[in-house]
Amino acid sequence: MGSHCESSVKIPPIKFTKLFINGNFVDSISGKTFDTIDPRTGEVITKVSLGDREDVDLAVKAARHAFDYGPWPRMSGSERGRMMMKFADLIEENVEEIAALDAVNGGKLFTLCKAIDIPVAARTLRYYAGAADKIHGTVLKMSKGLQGYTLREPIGVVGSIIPWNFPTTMFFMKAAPALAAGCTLVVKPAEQTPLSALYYANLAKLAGIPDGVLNVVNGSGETAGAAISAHMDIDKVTFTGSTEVGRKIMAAAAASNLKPVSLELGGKSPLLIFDDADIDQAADIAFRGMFYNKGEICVASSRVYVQEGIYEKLVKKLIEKAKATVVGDPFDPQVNQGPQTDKKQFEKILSYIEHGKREGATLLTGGKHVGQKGYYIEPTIFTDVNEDMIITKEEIFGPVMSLMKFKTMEEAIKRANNTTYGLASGIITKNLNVANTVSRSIRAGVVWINCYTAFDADCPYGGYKMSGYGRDFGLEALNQYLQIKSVVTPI
Ligand code: TAP
Repeated sequence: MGSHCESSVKIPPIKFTKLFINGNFVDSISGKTFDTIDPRTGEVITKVSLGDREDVDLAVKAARHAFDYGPWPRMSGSERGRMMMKFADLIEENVEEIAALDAVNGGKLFTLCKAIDIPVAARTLRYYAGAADKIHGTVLKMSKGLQGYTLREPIGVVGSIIPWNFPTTMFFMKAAPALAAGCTLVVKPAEQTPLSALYYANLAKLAGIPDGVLNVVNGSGETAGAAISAHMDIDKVTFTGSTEVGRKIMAAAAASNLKPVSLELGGKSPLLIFDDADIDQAADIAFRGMFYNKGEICVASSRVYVQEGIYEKLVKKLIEKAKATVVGDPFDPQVNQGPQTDKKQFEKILSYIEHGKREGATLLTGGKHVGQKGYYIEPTIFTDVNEDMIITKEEIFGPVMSLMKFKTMEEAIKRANNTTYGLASGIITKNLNVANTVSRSIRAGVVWINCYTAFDADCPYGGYKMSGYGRDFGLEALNQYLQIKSVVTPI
């Protein structure tokens, strides 16, 4: 495990730090701000306006007005699509600057933000822009004397509460289908990563998206987030984050106006590697599946089950990969793993590692923080673990893998399903029968066969069990922002 801390990339001046309400950057009503932190050092990058309930109210008023009276839901789908395409073009023209914002704010690798996160945002907008003029109802086959059809109408004002691990992807996986449907939005980014969301708000304005359609209120979850989930004038909430907060959001929705909620919550996803797997390919997939984005990814393959015939060889390969990982400044192109997003997360991960040791798991590699400042942690692998241990049960959301051995496919399926979560899973095998049987037996929203974290705008993702419900991406996500109205007349 190396560490590397030199970078030649200059962090651009931060242009947008206020709330974005009704097409304008404004101070919060209280005038309060909060510090947004650089996880490389723990130092302040800049101050950002701190939105509270009153600011959420203002943003909801703007979104409500834009929905009830404004042009956005009323214009043709192709016109909405045209503006969304323009929005995508503007993102592509500013990739470097936006990538730097997510890297400095979230400790994410600059090169990956530039190559993946930001271009994918543009692709996601284009995917849904292309769907905006294809939102059809159906003609109903009714009994004698009646004729009818359905209309699919935008659901209304959407509250979007998003986490910090993929600030850009999360923003657009919610906003793009909602915009295509004709909805208006109030977005609350995570406190840790407010910067790119404000940048996107400005680009939306430049793209011609009318005032009030896309509002961004930065603030704390307990005040601004809670105000969104309890708001009587918000018609739907979409959330990604922890199971604990997901519960609170559902309860607030139930106690207010019964708004529908979609929840993409945590995971403890299993990856099953069978004896016939190519060892190098399997090690690559397992390593990237777990340590991508420093393990701060809800679908992380944090439980890796390896069939006994190849277990020892695979362990060796994974240790080699962990030791070869360069942990350091996410702006340095030689670095493979940046800092954890914030101090709280950093400390939480280290305490899970200590817990694993106390529970009797064997620490194969890693386990320590790196450097004197910033929130860096070594890629960490535990073995001699089982499904009863805390480190194998709970979502750690950091670079910590639990590695386990299995004998038969039936045993692997049973153990893979032995979790309260059901977000993602993976299988590595050349045997089609095994791949088919396992993929139908695992209770999770996605099964990756001989790959992992293979996302696409056309492919829906979401949870079974306590990983939530509803889907992001794909046309399924678009449906979540639409209502069905039946129109019936006698003939
Ligand atoms: P959460 O607390 O779930 O944060 C997600 C979002 O919800 C943030 O915008 C947060 O606001 C907001 N929020 C917090 N309390 C709220 C409330 N009462 N009502 C409405 N919104 C609220 O996640 P976290 O504390 O950042 O991380 C804790 C753990 O959650 C992690 O360790 C990880 O296990 C899990 N997590 C999962 C995911 C995914 S993708 N499944 C993503 C992030 C975290 P603020 O944080 O700005 O206050």
